[in-house]
Amino acid sequence: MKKPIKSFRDYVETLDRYGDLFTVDQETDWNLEMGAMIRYAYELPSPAPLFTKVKDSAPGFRVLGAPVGISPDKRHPYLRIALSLGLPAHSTLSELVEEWSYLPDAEPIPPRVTADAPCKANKLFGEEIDLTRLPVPYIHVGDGGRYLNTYGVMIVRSPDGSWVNWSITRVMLHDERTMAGVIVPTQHLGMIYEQWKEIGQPMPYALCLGADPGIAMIAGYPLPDGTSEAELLGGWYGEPVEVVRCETNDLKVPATSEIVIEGVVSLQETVPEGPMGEYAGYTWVGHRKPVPCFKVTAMTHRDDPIMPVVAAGVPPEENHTNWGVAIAASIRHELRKRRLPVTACLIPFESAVHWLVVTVNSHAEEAAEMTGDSLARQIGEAVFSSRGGSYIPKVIVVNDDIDPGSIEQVVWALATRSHPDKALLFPGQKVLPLVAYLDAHEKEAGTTTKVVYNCLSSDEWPKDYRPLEASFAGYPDELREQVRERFKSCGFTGERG
Ligand SMILES: Cc1cc2nc3c(=O)[nH]c(=O)nc-3n(C[C@H](O)[C@H](O)[C@H](O)COP(=O)(O)O)c2cc1C
Ligand SMILES: [Mn+2]
Repeated sequence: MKKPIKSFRDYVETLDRYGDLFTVDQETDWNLEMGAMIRYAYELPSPAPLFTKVKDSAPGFRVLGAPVGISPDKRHPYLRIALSLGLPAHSTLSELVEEWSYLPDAEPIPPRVTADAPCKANKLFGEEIDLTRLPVPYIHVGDGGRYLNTYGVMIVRSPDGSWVNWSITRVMLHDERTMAGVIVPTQHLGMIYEQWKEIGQPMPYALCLGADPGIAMIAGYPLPDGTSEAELLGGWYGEPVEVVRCETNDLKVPATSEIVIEGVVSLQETVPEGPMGEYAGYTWVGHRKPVPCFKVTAMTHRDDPIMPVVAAGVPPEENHTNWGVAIAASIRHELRKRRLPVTACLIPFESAVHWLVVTVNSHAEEAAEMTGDSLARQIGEAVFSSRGGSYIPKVIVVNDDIDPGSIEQVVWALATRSHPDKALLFPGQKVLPLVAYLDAHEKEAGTTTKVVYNCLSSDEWPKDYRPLEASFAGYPDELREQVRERFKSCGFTGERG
């Protein structure tokens, strides 16, 4: 049973109830200090910091850092992901991916339009707006500017109104009333922008900072072209999402959004953008490019609004916990549809969205007819041709004795079960230029060679000469229980049970 948290504010309160929030009441500098604190929060990990006073920003404006970072409480490390999806707090990462993999099957429910909403408590137009008064952080050493949007949801629609898209995409502050936004042509934002270009009209947008946590989760999910994230999320929760009309265009925004910035994206005007620390874990210092100019026509916000801030970089941060989980879930959905004998998909946070682990039941009926090589090849073809798989350069196919949620087990299997000769290369595959190791030519072309590491047991091994795992898990249950008791009586208990 799903229990959606229906506003960003309720989410913040829920984290507090779980002891997964701490308040920073001393003034925090937007210039590096807030970024450093958020990075430290991920890396410790600590509860999520709520900054109540940010230097130079309008009184009352607050920031939630590390909104979906890992929780320090070992009982529920994935608490923030689970709560964001309305799932049980103690869910394992594998359980969360599995549940989220059913999202595309949900029966869409259109959003409910309300006349008034909390996000309309304060309305500002034209010259009344000053984006520099928002608590916009200069996050990483080497960044090219202050990033106003790192976890908010960008809403656009196609000119004919048939497709409304919600997505997370970074936006840099330019000046009081303009922003710089990277528009990737292969993302839905880019496809819709292209349609506005064709009719020669600037693209209306609404940027919602601090939407319901589930909205941010679906905004990072690779869904088929034309899908309405709003309707699908309604279907996932079993009740419509509440939206309200913008002030200066006809887009509809989540009613409880903390801050809504409305405007148009210019077709001609560009502003310089970047670099910014990215999900692969690097800031490409010096990498600056002209990108479309996002002009602001209106801003509405709740009283004492809370803005989410992600300090992207070395895992784990939201690119790994939100986007990585969604990509794995979407691929799991695809492989299930194709009836491959796959038992789980998972992107280990440590891999910074560069590895996908796929576990297979090689004893399953479907697998009986196939060699390990042909099974691994079919998985590679299915993964790389899917939208979610387009972001992933390396796939590890392994038997399901391995828990994909255990990085120790994944590394052990990769090191000991993948024969270099059996790695399957897939040349000429579409790829995001953000994959860290690509050369300049590949980044430009957007294609590269991808790989499947086949860690399935060798087909050539004699049937009577199979390796047995030499670990504690390999002993009889009764003996293990006895050993645990002995250790307990000596005062030793561990996480591995
Ligand atoms: C924290 C975070 C930051 C992201 N930043 C970007 C970004 O700057 N550009 C981008 O194209 N995708 C970014 N993504 C990934 C997209 O949100 C994701 O691919 C999503 O599916 C895109 O929406 P679409 O499916 O409607 O195209 C980010 C995801 C997260 C969770
Ligand atoms: Mn979309």
